[in-house]
Amino acid sequence: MSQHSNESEIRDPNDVIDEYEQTLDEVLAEVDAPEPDDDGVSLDLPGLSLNRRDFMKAGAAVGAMGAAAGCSGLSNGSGSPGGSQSDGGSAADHLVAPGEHDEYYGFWSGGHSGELRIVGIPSMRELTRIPVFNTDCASGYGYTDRSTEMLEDAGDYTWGDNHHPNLSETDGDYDGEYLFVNDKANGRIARVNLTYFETDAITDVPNMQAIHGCTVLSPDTKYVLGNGEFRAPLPNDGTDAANPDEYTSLLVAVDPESMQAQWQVKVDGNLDINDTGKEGRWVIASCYNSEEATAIQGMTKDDRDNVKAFDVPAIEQAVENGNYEEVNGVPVVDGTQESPLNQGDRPIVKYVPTPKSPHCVEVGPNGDYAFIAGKLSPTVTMLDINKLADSSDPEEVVAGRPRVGLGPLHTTFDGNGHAYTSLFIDSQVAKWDIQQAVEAETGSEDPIIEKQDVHYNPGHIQALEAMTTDPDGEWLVCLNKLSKDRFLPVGPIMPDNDQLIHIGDGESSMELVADHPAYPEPHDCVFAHRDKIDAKKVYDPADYEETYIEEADSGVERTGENSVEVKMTTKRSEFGLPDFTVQQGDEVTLKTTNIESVQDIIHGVAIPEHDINYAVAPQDTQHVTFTADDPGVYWIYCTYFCSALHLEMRSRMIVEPAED
Ligand code: RUQ
Ligand code: CUA
Repeated sequence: MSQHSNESEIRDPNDVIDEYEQTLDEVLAEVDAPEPDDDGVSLDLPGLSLNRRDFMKAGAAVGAMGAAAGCSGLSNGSGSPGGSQSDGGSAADHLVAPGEHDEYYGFWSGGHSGELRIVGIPSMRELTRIPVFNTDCASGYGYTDRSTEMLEDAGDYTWGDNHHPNLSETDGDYDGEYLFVNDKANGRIARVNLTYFETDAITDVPNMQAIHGCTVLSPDTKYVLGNGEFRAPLPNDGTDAANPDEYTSLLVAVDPESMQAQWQVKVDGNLDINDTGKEGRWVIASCYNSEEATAIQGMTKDDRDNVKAFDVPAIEQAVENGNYEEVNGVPVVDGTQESPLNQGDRPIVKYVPTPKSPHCVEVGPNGDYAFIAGKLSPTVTMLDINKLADSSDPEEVVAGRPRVGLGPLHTTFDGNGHAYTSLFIDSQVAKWDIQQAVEAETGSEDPIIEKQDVHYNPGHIQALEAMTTDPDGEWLVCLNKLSKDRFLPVGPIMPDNDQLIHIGDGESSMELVADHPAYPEPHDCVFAHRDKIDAKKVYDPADYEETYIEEADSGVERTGENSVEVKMTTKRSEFGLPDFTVQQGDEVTLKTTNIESVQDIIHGVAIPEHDINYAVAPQDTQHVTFTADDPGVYWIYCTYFCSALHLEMRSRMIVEPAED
C-alpha cells in the first residue's frame, strides 16, 4: 500500500484551490496596467456578474455532490448555460455532408503527445495525425530505418512537446511547401513536408534547452525563428550551472532548407512567443521573467517585462562583421541591453517595457501592429511596428493598450478591423475594435465590442488564415485547456476542448457552434485554404532516396557473415516472397516497395515478436533493420486492410538455429 492511502493525509481540495487563488490574487494585485503604481487591481469587470475563476471551486463542490453539470449557471453574457448556442441565433452550419470536403485544413500542434493533428474546418473532423517527435506504430515512424535515423540524429529522444505550427510563406501567403514546429522539451525544430504530410527533418538546435516560440520570417520564410524560454549557461557544460546570474536565453534563426542554425542572439530575461513583421525585418518576442529569477515569486515580481524587437538585417550585419562568439558551431551575437551592438543608432535588439509577464505576440494582418497580451495584466499592448526603426523612446512605439479582461493570452484577427483575444482567467473571448483601441485612452474598455463565454480557460485562439496578410474571417477556434463536464467522463485525464466559434465577417455577434474534444494537448493551430495545399496521393519514387524494388528483385542476399538483405514487393494480396530464410543472429535489412500505384491501397509489414510494423503507401519504399535472435518461423502479415484477401497476405521468415 502506498503511503497516500491514509485518508488523513489527503488535503481538502478547497484548501488547495484557496491557496492557488490567493497566489493568483497576490500576483494580480501587484499590478494593474497601465498604471503600475496605482491602487491595485479591481477584478470586477462590467457585465461580469460572477467571477468565472470561481468555477473551479463551484465545480469541486458540485462534483462532491455527484452532479454532472457543475459549470452550468456560471455562464453570463451571451452564452447559454452549458449549451452550444448563443441567445437569439441559430447555430451557423459547420456540418460538412458525407462525401463533401472541408474548405480549410487545420494544422494542430499536439503538445507533449509530440504529434500534429490535421483537422478539417469547419467540420472539425480529424483527418490524420503526423508523428513528429513521437513514434507511431500505425505508420511505422520510429520503426523504419529512415525515420529512426532522423530521430536518432536529432538527439534520440522518444518524445517532444510541440506548440507552434507555422506554414511556410511566399510573398506573405502560404505556399503549401512546409510546416515548421518547435519542440519545447528538447530545444528542437522540425519540418513537415506538406507534399506527403510527413516529417522530413528535425534539428536539435545547439545551446538551447527549450524552444517555445517558433515562427517563420515573413514574407518569404527566410528563417525559422525559435525562442529559447529556459535560461542556461552558454555553453551549458557545467560551468556556472548553479549560478543563475550567468544564465542566458537565445533566439535562433534556422535556414528552412538546410535546417541548420545560422545564428543566435543572446538576450536578457527569457523569451516566450514570437511573430515577425510582414516586411522581413522585425522579429517581435514576448518574454516574462525579466527579473531573471528561478522561482515563480521572483519571476512575477516586476510590473514590466521587456518585449524584444530583433532587427534581422542588423543582426545579419553583425554576423558578417564578425561581431560574435562561436559556441558549439553557431555564431552567437550579444543582444543583451549592455551589449555594444545595442548602443549605437541601430541597436540589434530593442527592449520595449510592457506590463506584466506578457504572453503572446501576434502581428496583425496589415503588419502595422504587434499585439502583446498581458497575461498577468488585463491589457493587450499594441506595438507600432512602423515606429520601431526610428523611435528612441520605447513608450512612443506603443500605439494602444485596451483593457480586455483577465488573463489575456492570445489574439487573432478577422481581417475586418477586429481583434479577438482569449482570456484565460475569465474563460472568455473578447472581441474588440483595433482602430478604436488606437484612439482610446490607455486602459480603456471602450474598444470592446462583445465577449463570448468559452469552456474553459482558453489558451490559443485562431481564425481562418489570420496569420496571413489577408485573413478569411468566418470561423475561429478557441483552444480551451479544460473541458470539465463538457463530455462523457473518460477517467481523470480529460480531453482539451477546442471550440468552434462563428465570427462571419466580424459584423455579427460571435456564435459558439461546436465543442471538439482533443487528446492532450494542443496548444495552437493554423489554417490554410485547401487550394493552398497540394498533397500527393501516391509517392513519386524520385522524391526519396531509396532503391525502388521491382517484383523480379525480390530475394535474399547475404551481405556479410552475419547480415542479410531481404528485398520484397507488396501488392494485393501478396508479398514478393512467400518465405525467406535467415540464420539465427543475422542482422536482417528488409526492404519493401509497394508496387501499387492505386490511391489508398496501403500495405503494412508486421513481423511478430520482432517489434516491427510499418506502412508502405503506393509507390513508397521503406526498410527496417533488426536482428533475428531466435530460431523459429515468424508469419509476416499485412496490417492495412487492403483487399478481400488481406488476411491471406502473408510471408514466412524462417530463422535457422545457429550452428555451434
Ligand atoms: S503557448 S497558451 Cu506554448 Cu503558445 Cu500560449
Ligand atoms: Cu496488404 Cu492487407
